[in-house]
Amino acid sequence: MTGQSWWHDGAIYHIYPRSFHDTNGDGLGDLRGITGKLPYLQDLGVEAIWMGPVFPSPQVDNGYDISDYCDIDPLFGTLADMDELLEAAHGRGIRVLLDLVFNHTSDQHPWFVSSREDPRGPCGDWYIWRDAPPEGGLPNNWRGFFSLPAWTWCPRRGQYYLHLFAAQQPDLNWENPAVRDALAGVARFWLDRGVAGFRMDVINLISKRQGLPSLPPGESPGGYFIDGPEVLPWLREFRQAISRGRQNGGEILLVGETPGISPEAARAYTGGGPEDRALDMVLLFDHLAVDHGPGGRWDPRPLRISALRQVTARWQEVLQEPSWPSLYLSNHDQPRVVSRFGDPREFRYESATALATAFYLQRGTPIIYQGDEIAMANYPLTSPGELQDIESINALEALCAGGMDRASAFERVRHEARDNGRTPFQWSPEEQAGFTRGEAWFPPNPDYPRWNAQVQGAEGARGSVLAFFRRLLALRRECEVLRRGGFSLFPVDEESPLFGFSRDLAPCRDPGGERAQSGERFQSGQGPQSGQGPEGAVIWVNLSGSQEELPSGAGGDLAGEGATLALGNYSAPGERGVLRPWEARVYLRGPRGGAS
Ligand code: ISL
Ligand code: CA
Repeated sequence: MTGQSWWHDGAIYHIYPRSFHDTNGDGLGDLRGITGKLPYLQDLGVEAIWMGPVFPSPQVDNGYDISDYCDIDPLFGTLADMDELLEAAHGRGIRVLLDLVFNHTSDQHPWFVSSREDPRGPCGDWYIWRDAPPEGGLPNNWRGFFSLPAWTWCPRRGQYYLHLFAAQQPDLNWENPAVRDALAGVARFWLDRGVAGFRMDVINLISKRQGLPSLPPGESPGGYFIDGPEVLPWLREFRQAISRGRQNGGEILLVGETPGISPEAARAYTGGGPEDRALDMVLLFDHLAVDHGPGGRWDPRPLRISALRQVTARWQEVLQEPSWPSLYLSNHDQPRVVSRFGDPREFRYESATALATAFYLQRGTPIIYQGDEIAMANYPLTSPGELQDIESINALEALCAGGMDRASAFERVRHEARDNGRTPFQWSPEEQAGFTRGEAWFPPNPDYPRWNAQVQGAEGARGSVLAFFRRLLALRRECEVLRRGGFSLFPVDEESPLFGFSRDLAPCRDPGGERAQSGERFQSGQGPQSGQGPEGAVIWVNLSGSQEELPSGAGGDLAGEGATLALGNYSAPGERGVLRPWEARVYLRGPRGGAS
C-alpha cells in the first residue's frame, strides 16, 4: 500500500455554512455556528469537516463566486472567527478543509475588474477573452453548466469572456503562470492558518483545449473543457508549490470536484505516490445520474438499482490501489438522498440507514453531507416562486423557452433542484428548527418537529438515524477491514433490489503496517487500531420496501460460520436468509490472527 494517510481512516463531514447554524439572528449560518456545534460533530465521530466557501462574495452562486480569496465574508464572520474555529476544531481532533473555487472568480474580484478595465495591465490576460468572430455570433458553441452559453460580451473591453457557470463567474486563464502562482499563494495563506486541505471546485474544468474549438455535434466536452490537456501537470505543479518549505503541518488533502470525469481520468488524477499525485481523491458523479433520463438532470426517472450496482462496481474496480475513492450520497448540489433513493414516507429510518450502510462501508472515505445523518428530506417545493438557486431558476426558464409549459417544467426541476438539499439544518423541534433565532434565509423543511438532531440524539431514542450513523462510523473506525479491506460486489439478478459486497483484508494489507505521520495534535483517542479485529466483512442491504431472499452461495451465506452480526437497522432478530424492507446487515468474520 502506498503510504497511509489520515483520510484513509476517518470520515469527512460536509458543511454548507449558510444553512448549518446561525448565531447572530440574521437567518444565515455562520462560522461561530460551526464552532458551537463541534461537540456534535465529535460525537458523530468524524475526522474532518469540509465547509463550502465562506470568502467574500456577491453570493450570485451562494459563495461559489469569490471576490477575495483571503478573507471571510461578513455574512459568515471574520478571520478571527475562522482562527477560533480552527483552534477549537483542532482541540477536538477535527481537521478543517476549505472549498477553493479556482476555475473562476466573481466578476467583482479585483483581478477581473482590472482585466476588464486594462487589457494591457497586470491582469489583462488572467481571464479567457476572445474577439467577436467577424462572421458574428459567439467565439465558439460551448454551453455552460447553468443552461447558458459560455460567453458574455464585455462592452468595456469590446471582447467576449468565457464562463462555464454564471456570467458573474468568469473563468480564470490557467495558461498564465502568474495566475497559477497567485492561486498557490491563496492555498498557502490558508494552510499557514492551519487548514488541512481543500476541496477543489470543478477542478477538472481548468484546462481548455488549445484554440477553444467548437464541439462537433453530439460530442461530449471531454478533452475540450473537461479533463483538458494540461490539468494534470498544473495540479502537480500546484501540489509542489503548496508543499514547498512546509514543516510539521501534516499531509495536505486535495479532493477534486470533477463533474463529467471518466474512470480512466479519475485514475490518472489519483494514481501515483503522495508527492506526484495530482489529487488524493475525486468526487465522482455517475452514481448520481442513475435516475436521469436522456435529458439529463432535468429529466428524472425511477432509480435503477442495477445501474447503481454497476456504477459502484466499476468505480471500485478502477480506483484500486494506489487510487482511493470518495464515498458520498448527496451534497449541496443534489436532492436529499432519502427522498431520492430511499422511502421518506413509510421507511425513512430504515432507508436512510440502509443507504448509509451500502455506501459508507465501501472502500474509500465517507463524505457525509450535513443533515443526511438525521435523514433530512427534500423540501416540499410547490411553486416556481420558491426556488432560490440560480441553477434551478435557469433550468426552469430554459425548459420553458424550449416550449414546455411552466407547470411541467417545474415538475421536472422540483425533484433535483439544489434548494432541496440547502434548507436549514434541523437542530431541534423549536421554532425555525433551532437553526436561528431570527428568520431563516430559506424556510426549514416543515417536517422538522419530528426529524431533528435533538429528538434523534436523545438517550434511547427509537428509530434514530443519528445513533445509527454514530455506530456505523465507530464500527468503521474499529475495524481495519472496513477501512482498508478490498471490495468485491456480490452478483445478483438484474432485477434484484439487493446490494451486497464483501470487504477483505488480505489483498490490501499494508506490509509495513506503518501509518504516515499526519500531525501530532490529532491523537484524539478515537483513532483506529491496526493489527487486530476481523479480517472479513459481508454487507447486505435491501434497497426496497419488500421482503427479499438472499441468494444462496458465497455472499448469501452471510460470511459462513463464525460470522457475527456487527450492525443492523432492525432491533428484532430476523430470519437468516431473508432481508426485511430496507434492512441492512453487516457481518464480521474471523478475528485477525485468531482461529478463523
Ligand atoms: O451538480 C451539478 C451537476 O450534477 C451541478 O449542479 C454543479 O454545478 C456542478 O457539479 C459544479 O458544482 C460546483 O461548482 C459550481 C457551484 O455552483 C456548485 O455549488 C459547486 O459545487 C460553480 O462553482
Ligand atoms: Ca448569521
